Amino acid sequence: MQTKLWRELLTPYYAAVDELMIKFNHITKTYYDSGKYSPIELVEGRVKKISSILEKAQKKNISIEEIEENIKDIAGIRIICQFVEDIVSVVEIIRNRDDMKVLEERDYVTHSKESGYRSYHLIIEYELYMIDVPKKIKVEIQIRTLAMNFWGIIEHSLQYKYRGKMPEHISTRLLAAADAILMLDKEMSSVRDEILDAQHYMRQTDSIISEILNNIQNLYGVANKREIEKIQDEFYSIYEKNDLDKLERFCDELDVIAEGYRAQSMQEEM
Ligand code: 0O2
Repeated sequence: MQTKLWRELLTPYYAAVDELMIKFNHITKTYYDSGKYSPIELVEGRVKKISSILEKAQKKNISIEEIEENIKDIAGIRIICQFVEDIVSVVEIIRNRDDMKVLEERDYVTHSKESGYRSYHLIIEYELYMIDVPKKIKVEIQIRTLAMNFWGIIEHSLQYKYRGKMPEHISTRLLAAADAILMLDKEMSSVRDEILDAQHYMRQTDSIISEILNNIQNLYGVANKREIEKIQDEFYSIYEKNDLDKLERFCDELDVIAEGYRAQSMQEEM
């Protein structure tokens, strides 16, 4: 196929990957903005290289004309989660969306591949508008934990290096590493609540601190310097105690002070 035709073929796939990455990142942001834990930790996307498309087509005996129909992972999204439980939540989110139609599901999380590979795969159909005509694009979504991803990346590079002729001692070690990854994910799941509590605490602390600092900064325009210094000293002494309740109370008090100054400056302007 000529370069120009490849570009025509691949352009919608690039657009689909861009749109889907925005959508999944938006889901994560929505969770964070509402102070909730997000089952999505990280989103990656790629369009398969022409050489890899040709290699796969050759391996599966697919003609150039059949590529779009039969190679389902030209566009690929990878969603990385912290815990195995999150994979189920992400699959549920995708199943419930109207803009992504699930065509196929492969659960390599419960039934790992012979290599030891674990991940949850969905093939979805995504409707894309290039200018005015809708086009249905197949996209492969791989959902896996951080640990599964680590293993997958390492194993993939070794597969690439040995091109299907992986020495047995290496595949044996990779299988042992896959077992260790399985154990790691189980261990992490067993302390999931503890980890989630800690992360929630950190997120809340971060958001209160940024609200306090924002209020202090705004006071610079309206309050006198001595009072601001006093407020700052008080903030530092509460901050050092690492006590979320005290920080919250301080933040509320500061809100009242800031509101008072705002009302005062509005009266002065009138
Ligand atoms: P790349 O370079 O990542 O794009 P089939 O089951 O053969 O009909 P297919 O497409 O091979 O069809 O489906 P499968 O098995 O679900 O694999 C799709 C993708 O999952 C692969 O794409 C890999 O990205 C990943 N994958 C599957 N098996 C393994 C594995 O054993 N190790 C690793 N590291 N990744 C795996 P590509 O096109 O093979 O590669």
